[in-house]
Amino acid sequence: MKVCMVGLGYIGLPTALMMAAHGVEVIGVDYNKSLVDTLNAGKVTFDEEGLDALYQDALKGNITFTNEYPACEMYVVAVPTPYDKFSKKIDASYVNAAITSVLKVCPKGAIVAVESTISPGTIDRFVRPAIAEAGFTIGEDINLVHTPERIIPGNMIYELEHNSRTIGADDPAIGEKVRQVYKTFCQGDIVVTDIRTAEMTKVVENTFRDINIAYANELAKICRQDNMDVYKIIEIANMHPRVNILQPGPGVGGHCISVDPWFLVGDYPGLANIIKQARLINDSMPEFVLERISAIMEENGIEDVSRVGLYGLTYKEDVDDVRESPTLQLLECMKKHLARGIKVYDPCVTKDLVPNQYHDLDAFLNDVDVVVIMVGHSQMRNSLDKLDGKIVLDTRHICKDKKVYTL
Ligand code: SAJ
Repeated sequence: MKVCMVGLGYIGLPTALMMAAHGVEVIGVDYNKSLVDTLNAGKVTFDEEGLDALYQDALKGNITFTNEYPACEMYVVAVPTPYDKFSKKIDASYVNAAITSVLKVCPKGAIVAVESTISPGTIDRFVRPAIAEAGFTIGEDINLVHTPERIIPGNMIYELEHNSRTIGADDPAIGEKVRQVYKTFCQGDIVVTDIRTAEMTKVVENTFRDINIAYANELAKICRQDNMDVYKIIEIANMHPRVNILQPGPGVGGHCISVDPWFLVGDYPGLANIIKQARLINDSMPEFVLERISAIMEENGIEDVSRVGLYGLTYKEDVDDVRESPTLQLLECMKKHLARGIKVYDPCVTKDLVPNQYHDLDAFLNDVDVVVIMVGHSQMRNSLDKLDGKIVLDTRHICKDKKVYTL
């Protein structure tokens, strides 16, 4: 089957490469011309362990990159699904625009699989009406499928091959055809179900993780109040066979876990109570870190905030993605609280994104007295000695043998 991947971002690109590396004929489409040019020039467009090697494997198969939508038997739509921060509603316009473009070129009966994360009910509420409005009949002119991605940035390539997957389809026979395509590279179980179940399952998974991180964060706050060691407590509690508490941190970022639970809160107000509370707890963490910074500055007689440096801008370790990152959230809070001037450095972020951003670790460390570890990048894990003599607030618990401040 010839597959067109629509959208060559964080999910679309690795998935397209994986298919091509496993014998599927793939055409990758993106409206971003420079992205397509970069891929055609032989380079991948973001940092991810194993992505370069996968790209080389894909080139040995049959893959092309273009801005033009081709005629194919199957399309996989992996375009962004932004959400409105205030209404917490998803914006399905990119998905609909992609499908509308597909409808102009696809043969009758083509399969259109939406891989982008969408809120439960998006296909019924937004996608089906848009297809009907364009004059097409679902089940005859095109077949709709939802194939939510599950891969974790930082370990995407491994997880593409090993995670199980969910395929939601109106017609189980179509779901089975799609399953065969994913089966070329996916060694995990692939469950075929209906679209609504697939949509809900995806959001429920990310919400589960959000709630569990919120529990760890709430414990960190409780333990701080009475000077208990939250990490030790979690370590011991986790020795219980049915307990597995996650790690507290400076907040929850990324475009998935910090976003998806809001879909449930928005659609089920009054019912999604734990879910909402978890979101609020996780969203409160950057401000909690800020309070810790103020207390540590006071304790050490430091008044000048420009002597404080935030290590890490990305939403988690060893990725270059800064979407919804706790550091960006903290800088946003700071506008309200402290004076500006705090310094920032991240080895994975080469672009200048915020004021007072450094691009060299030594220069950064040289200019600050207090280092706040916001992200546990390998670079810092491997150079903890460089923190000697600094006052350190370690929000990621990576300095286990050093005397540092913790959450
Ligand atoms: N975090 C903590 N404490 C923890 C674990 C994570 O504070 O113990 C923080 C991270 O630092 C980060 C945020 O939570 O800021 C989210 O990171 P993550 O590594 O937990 O997850 P994501 O957002 O990178 O990827 C998630 C994954 N979902 C689940 O594990 C249920 C991934 O499988 C999904 O494909 C992805 O969301 C997505 O795209 O939906």
